[in-house]
Amino acid sequence: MSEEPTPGKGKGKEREKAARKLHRAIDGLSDEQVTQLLDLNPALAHELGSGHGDGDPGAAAEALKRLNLQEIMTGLASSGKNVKDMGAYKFWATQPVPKFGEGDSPDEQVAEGPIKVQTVEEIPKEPAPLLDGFEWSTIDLLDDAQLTEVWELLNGHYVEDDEAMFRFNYSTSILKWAMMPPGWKKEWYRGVRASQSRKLVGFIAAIPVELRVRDKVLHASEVNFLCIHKKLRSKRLAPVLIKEITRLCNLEGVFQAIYTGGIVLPKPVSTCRYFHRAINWPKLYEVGFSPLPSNSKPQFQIRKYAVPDRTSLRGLREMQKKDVGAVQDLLTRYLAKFDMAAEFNKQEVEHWLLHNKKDALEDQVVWTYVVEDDHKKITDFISFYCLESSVIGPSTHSNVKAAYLFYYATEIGLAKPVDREALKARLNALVSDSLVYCKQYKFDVYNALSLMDNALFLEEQKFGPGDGQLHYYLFNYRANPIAGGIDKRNRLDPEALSGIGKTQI
Ligand code: MYA
Repeated sequence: MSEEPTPGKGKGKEREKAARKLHRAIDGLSDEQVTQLLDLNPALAHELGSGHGDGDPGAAAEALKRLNLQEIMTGLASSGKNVKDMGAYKFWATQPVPKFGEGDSPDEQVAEGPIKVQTVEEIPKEPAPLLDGFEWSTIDLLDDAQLTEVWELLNGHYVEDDEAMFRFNYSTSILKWAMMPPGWKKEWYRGVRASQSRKLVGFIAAIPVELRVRDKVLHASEVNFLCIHKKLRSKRLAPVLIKEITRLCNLEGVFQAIYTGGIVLPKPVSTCRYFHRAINWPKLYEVGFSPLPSNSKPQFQIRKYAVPDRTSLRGLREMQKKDVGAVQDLLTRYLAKFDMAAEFNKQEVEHWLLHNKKDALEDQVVWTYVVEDDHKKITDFISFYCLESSVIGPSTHSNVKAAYLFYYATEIGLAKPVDREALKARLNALVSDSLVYCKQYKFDVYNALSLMDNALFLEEQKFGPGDGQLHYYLFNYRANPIAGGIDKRNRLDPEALSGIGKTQI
């Protein structure tokens, strides 16, 4: 299940080119070192034909030795995008983000805080000019026609997996949900149009977030849905969009931001890994998402990923509006465990977790289940959201319906001291029951990252490690590294759980 994930955000498509570029020979690596390096870099292992131990390690070692040691050691050889010299980040070198090498050693703790301090008065009131033939356009997401334009751009041009087999297909319902939480700002949906045709060819969005990084709460924004039409790629339009959304945030007094991506930029504050749990294995096999391991048969795979028909936790039920206060309280206390997390008020909890049944026109995007004990107290909850991917190539299926594990919390994780085994058992029960609902709602696959306490249940719930990584970045804020739930060999690290309590859509 690990071999072909749904598109990881921002993953490059140029691994083959990368492998060809990485030509300098290295000698003298032991088998153990080869294994370690391939573990560090699953995409590279896949490319070299030794994906997760299925291939020939000897041949992979030979291929590996043809690559440049430093590039492999830094884990940067997995995509063409990542191969360039760090000094070649011409745009990012000019931005208030930490440089590679800064604060990398565990003894070298940096003082956390803003990198550049500015006032709203210093910020230009007008956008920078665009190339001739293009113009800025603020997109009104309340206007269905404009929302559809954003959907069309993303549907044809947003994030694909490395082999261009799948592309994220955010429905208009999920776009509204993801981009219009309480406090959304109409100026923060910025598009670029071709002046003559009026066609939308570029987009970037931001939403407000109260983001806690260790003991400080930043009044920040979360930037997402950066997309440029394929015909306008590599023309340095992305930096223009990024500078424009920065200006628009700054004008609202927001000087810090969080964003994520599959590509390496200066410099991640954390890195998580994607995990995938097959639900409809035959379909995943047919679309090329899941391979058939050489020592297996389809019926074994189907049996392996069978999901029970019924849930097991007593008191588990769908979240209702009356639960919002209790869920917000539980979530707030649970997220306090992590180094980085959003601070959600009640309106935000309602927006992010409660499906609004009144709006019959909207497809359901989020599913949340609470556990209510005999005293009517909410002791746990778990949620997931729906994000489909289009199958790009010829196939009998046009899409893959993926559930993404979202937020969860349990009182058992808040006991002092925490009984780790009890927490592990409870999280496994919650996730296992959420899988039952995923199956009922006809999801094909359940995806999760190595963040929060996920390392306590991913393996037991048969989530397999994927190729994709998700790097977390902070704009204009220097912070010490935050654990992403994986060790130096890119393996789940149940001993050092992740400090990331923030999920990204
Ligand atoms: S992540 C999802 C990103 N979208 C996609 O992957 C969709 C498919 N791809 C595309 O549409 C294009 O390839 C994009 C780049 C638009 C990604 N994040 O115009 P270019 C840098 C940051 O010639 P293009 C998401 O939405 C690149 O390193 N920078 O390139 C979060 C290079 O700079 P440098 C990126 O391929 C977005 C420059 O752009 C990314 O035509 C967070 C090249 O520009 C990327 N994903 O277009 C944005 N990809 O020379 C940052 C490339 O330095 C927000 N680049 O290497 C920062 C906070 C702002 C707010 C602050 C408020 C205070």
